[in-house]
Amino acid sequence: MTAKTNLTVNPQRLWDTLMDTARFGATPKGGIKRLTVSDEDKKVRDWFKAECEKLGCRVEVDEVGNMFAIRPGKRSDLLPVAMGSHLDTQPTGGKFDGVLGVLGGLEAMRTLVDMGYETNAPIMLVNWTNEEGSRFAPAMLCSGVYAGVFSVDYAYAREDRQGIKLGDELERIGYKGAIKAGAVKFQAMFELHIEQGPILEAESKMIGVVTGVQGMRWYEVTVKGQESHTGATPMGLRRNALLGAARMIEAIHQVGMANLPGVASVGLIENRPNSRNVVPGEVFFTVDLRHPDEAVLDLMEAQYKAALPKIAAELGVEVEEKRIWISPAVKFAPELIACVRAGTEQAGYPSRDMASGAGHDAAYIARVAPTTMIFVPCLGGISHNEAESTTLEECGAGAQVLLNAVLAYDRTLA
Ligand code: HGY
Ligand code: MN
Ligand code: MN
Repeated sequence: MTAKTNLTVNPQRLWDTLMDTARFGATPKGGIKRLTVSDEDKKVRDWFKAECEKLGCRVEVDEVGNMFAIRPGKRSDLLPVAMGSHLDTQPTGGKFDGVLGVLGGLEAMRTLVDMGYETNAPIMLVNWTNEEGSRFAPAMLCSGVYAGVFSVDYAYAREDRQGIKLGDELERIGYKGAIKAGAVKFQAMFELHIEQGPILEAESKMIGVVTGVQGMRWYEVTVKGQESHTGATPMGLRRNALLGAARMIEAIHQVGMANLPGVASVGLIENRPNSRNVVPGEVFFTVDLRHPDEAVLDLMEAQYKAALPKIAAELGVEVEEKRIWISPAVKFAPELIACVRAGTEQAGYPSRDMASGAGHDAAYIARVAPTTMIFVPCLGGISHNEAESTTLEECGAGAQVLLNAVLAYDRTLA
């Protein structure tokens, strides 16, 4: 087979595929709601498997639903070079978070097939289960299982807020594979992703050469007071759980403000009984703390933990909190970052080095194989929002640099 060296992706084809697959979970506002292992997730998984098989890939599914599509190379003795990201979305997600990484990799695969280019190593495309952590906490759960951070049983037992278990849902949609997690091996992974922040756009850079991911920690808090009548209970005699939660949420915000560029957020809250004329008796909420420096993250955690009991005592309510997830700051592999730099130069795009504020499967995969990421801009830096947007040109640029970087790495294996 004659191999061409300057392989060019087809941005229009990539864009059309992004727009077409957005129908799986499409929302009226133009976003995607494709929660992990939902019926919509099953539809896009089935579509993805069929598309990869059309390209001559073998598709394997492991016991936590991670999907691995493998295109053979000249040398079957070499472990595959992987591209990967996720197809699950937030409940009010956009068309590009995670999806661009998987479909950008598909476009790279399609280009290799179109051009009859035979790589040295097999090339792999991965769809990681439950990256978002929205339906089943924590995030990056099944790339975490692959990397040995979480057990399979822990993942299977994770429940959504309706008490449904991940393991049962994997069974139900037919994606609880027979292969052991971690058994499908690869020697490196590149992940293409939208930046999900404003920097590339603000600096008119097309490519982010990602050097690592900041540290992240998630907590769950329950505030307990006493349900009582809003009309008959004097203000001074109330044990108002929602008031307690409100003050704690403000204190958590201040922990972020006091430790910039760290961030501190409360995203999920359940108020019980949530009735207009009942003083709330119990509130559940989640906390998300992040910082590039683990020592500062320790300080933020201490400040957050100190604030809660103080507020609870002032209001005569109780508070319980527990950390449910810790993902330490990660540095990516210099040799893969060099391939991204070379791939960017080859394509002629302006770029800048940057760390990732958002979590990604690459953060866990970096524990078991050399890994790095490539960012492209998104409009206004908006993500985790149905208005998430990027352009055909930016998606094409990302896929081109992804392909160039993978081939640059593959040439080192000759
Ligand atoms: O939480 C994150 O940063 C990712 O979107 N799961
Ligand atoms: Mn993502
Ligand atoms: Mn996300």
